[in-house]
Amino acid sequence: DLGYPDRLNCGTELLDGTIARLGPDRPAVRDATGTVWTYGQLRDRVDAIAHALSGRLGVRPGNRVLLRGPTTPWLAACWLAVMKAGAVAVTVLAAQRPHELATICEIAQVRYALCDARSVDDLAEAEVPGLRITTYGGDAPDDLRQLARPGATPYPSVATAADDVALIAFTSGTTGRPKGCLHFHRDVLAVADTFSARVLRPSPDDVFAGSPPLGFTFGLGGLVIFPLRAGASALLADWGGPKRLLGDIAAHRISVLFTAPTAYRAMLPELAGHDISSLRRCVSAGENLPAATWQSWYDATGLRLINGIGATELLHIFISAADDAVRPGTTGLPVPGYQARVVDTDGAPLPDGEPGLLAVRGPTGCRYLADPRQSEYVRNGWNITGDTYIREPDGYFRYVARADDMIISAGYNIAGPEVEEALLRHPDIREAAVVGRADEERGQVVVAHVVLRAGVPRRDDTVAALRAFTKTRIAPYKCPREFVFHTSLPRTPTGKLQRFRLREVDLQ
Ligand code: 3SK
Repeated sequence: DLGYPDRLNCGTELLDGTIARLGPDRPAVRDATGTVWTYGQLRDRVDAIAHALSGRLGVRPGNRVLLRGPTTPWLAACWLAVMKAGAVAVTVLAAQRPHELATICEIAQVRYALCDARSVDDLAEAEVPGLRITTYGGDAPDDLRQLARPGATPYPSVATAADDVALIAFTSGTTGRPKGCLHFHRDVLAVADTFSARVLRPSPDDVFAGSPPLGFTFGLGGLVIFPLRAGASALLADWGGPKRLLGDIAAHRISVLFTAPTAYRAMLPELAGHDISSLRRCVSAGENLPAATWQSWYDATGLRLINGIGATELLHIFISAADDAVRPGTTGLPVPGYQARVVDTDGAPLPDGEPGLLAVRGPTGCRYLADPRQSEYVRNGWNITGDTYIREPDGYFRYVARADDMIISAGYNIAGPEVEEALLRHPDIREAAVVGRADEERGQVVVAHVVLRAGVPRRDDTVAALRAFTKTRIAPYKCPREFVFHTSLPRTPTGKLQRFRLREVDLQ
């Protein structure tokens, strides 16, 4: 029990609560051009937007408000204003296309949208019936920049219940209709008061940055909720590639970084010439972190990556470890406040060392919006995340694969990530994804999809060399039978590998 009162508004807690503790003058958010808003300035902007929402725009508590745009201080301010107005933020990705936006608006019954003026065309093209779109950051007379001029009277936040819905986060899923996950006001604070406060332990002097967009709860937590709860500041800027991120780290003295294993791998060859001495915490989530990537980052920087597994259904990270508690190759321990175990398909706990389904429970959990898949995800109060894990005898959780990504070849169970891990140890390989291809004789055969490092040519003997290399690291039955070379691997807008698309490549 995190001891929250029955009436709780997470926007008020994150802004006014932090100002009450630390004053209004500390930096809160900044953009890539160097513009900084202090906590006081951010609150004035948020209050002005909240006045516009509940005044001129007619938004009422409980109304769903779509938020769409690149990662900027304005987007964070709009999210906080929706919270303070007691409305429900429906966060989407700037990369989502009109038909995806239309589906989300239909599922979540969205009637209002706050949209960056630069991203409004796709939303208009979605032709959502009855949707009132208001832009921000533009020059139109009815743009929020005009409607919400800071300096007006403070906004009296709506006294929401701790259990009122604050946001609906959509999981893109790799296939199928998107699912909206409902999260309460208390959930927003709970992820800050568990993973952030207990594992990350930020201080008000920290400066956060990272690549995940705010439409992905990994980014919303890491770049808005956690820094504000700690009284720290955040750089709010879109992902512009590894060099840009490294440049931002140096320019803004970033100390806490949130990104995915792919981005850590992409930054490695670019480290030279960039001052990253300000970094003290590097969080890796969104995908499995191979031990090879952990080691390379440690060797190059001396920093111990903080691995974590999170899910949109649980809002943020629920297994992780930092500092001396890090065990490379594992995800870590349940975050204080959460419990985790490994179960069989009937939900019965399995002994340590045996692979099975990861089951989690804690202060946050899955509540799908009107979706029958709820009863698959939550069984007997445990969230079944769809990942296969092993719990080690010392209590650490080791990732095996997504449950539906296990390859069964000639009777052997093969975890794609283990083969990927072996491939990533090869100096010529930048990215690897391993999937099964249907095969009459063996059921499935192991196929490796790889991206070679920049400047490494593909030669006649490349496949033979890669095959020989993997055989030195893993049992021969796990080694890829086929190799497919790519310049990049297909990913969702949140950066997750789309293995189903690689399986389709094989069928062609
Ligand atoms: O989906 C994920 O991988 C994730 C990771 C960290 C935090 C939040 C999420 C949704």
